[in-house]
Amino acid sequence: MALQDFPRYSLMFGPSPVHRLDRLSAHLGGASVWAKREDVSSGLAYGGNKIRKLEYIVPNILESGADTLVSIGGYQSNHTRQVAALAAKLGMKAFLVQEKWVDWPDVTNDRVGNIMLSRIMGAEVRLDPAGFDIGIRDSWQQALADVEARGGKPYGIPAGASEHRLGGLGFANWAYEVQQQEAELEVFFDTIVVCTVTGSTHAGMIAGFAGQDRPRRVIGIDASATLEKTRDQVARIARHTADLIDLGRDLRDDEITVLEGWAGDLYGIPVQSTLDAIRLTGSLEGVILDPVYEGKSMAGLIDLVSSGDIPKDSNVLYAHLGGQPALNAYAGLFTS
Ligand code: 5PA
Repeated sequence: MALQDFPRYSLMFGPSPVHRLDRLSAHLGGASVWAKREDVSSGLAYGGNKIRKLEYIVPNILESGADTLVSIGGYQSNHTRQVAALAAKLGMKAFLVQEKWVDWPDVTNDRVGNIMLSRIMGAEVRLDPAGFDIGIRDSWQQALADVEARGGKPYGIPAGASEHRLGGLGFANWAYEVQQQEAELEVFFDTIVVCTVTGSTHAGMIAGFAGQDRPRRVIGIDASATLEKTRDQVARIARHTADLIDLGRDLRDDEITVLEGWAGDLYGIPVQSTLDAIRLTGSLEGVILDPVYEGKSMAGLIDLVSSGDIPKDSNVLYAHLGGQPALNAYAGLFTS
C-alpha cells in the first residue's frame, strides 16, 4: 500500500515549519543550517515528534473500540505526555507507566515538566523503579492487564510508538513533506540530522527518503547510549516501514547510519557538549533544546560541521523533535 493510502487523523496545524538558522550557520563558518520544527507543529501539549507518529495510529485506535491508551517511558517522557494529550483530545483515558530511566538528582524530577503536564491532562501515572530500556517491558504488559482487570479496554502504545506496526509512517511522510518544502524554498537538503533513541523517527525518515530520486545523508545521532540496540531497532523499523509502504527494494546497510559520540555514558544525562549546544543554540537563535535528546543531536551537528565531515557548501536540515518541557526537571544545570 502506498503511503498516501494509509488513513491519517490530523493532529497538526499543517506541515511543520522550516527555517534557516542564520546566526548558527555564520558562527560555524559554513554549511547552511536549517531546522524543521516538530516542537511547534501542533496545539497538543507543546507537540513534539510523537504527534506525527500518532496521526497514523489514531485510525487503528478508533477502530479498536478501546477506552484507555496505555503507554510507557521515563519520568520525563515526552512521548507519554503526547499520548496523554491525545487521550484528552479523543475523549479517552491514559494510563502511563513512568520508569526511572534516568537517575537524576533534581528532587522535582517526578513532579515538573512532562509528568506534571500528563497529570494535568488527566492521565493516570504509575511510577516504576525500573531503569532505561527501549524494548517491550513487563511493566507495560502488566498495565495492559490491569486495565483489562478493571473492566477497561486498553490500547497499547509501546515506548516512543516505535515498536508499533505503524510507528514509522509519520516520519516516512515527513520525508515527502520535506521534498515539497524544498520545492517551495528552492533548496535541497543534502544532509538531515536527527536524534535517535527508540528508532522510529529516524527509521521512518530513512524509508521515506529511500523512495526519492535524489540521494541524501540521513544521519541519526544516538542519544540512547545503548548504541547496538538502537541501531538494530532503527534498521528493523526502517525495513519494516519500507515494506509497508511498498518501497519495492531492500534498504542497503549504507542507508542506515546511527552515529555515536554525543550521548555520553548514559541516556538522559547531559555531557559538556550537550550543555554547550543548548547554550549556543539558545543564545544565537533563541531556539530552545533539551538536555536528553535535542541538545545531544545538535552537539553532533555542530561537531560534524566544524570538522568538515558535513562540507561547507552543504545544506543541512536539523530535525527539531521537541522535548523542551523536560528542561524544568533539570533546573540545577542552569543556575547562572
Ligand atoms: C525523542 C523520543 P525516537 O524515540 O523516535 O528515536 O525519537 C527520539 C527523540 N527527541 C528525540 C525527542 C524530543 C524525543 O522525545 N522520546 C521518547 C520519550 O519517551 O519521550 C521515546 C523515548
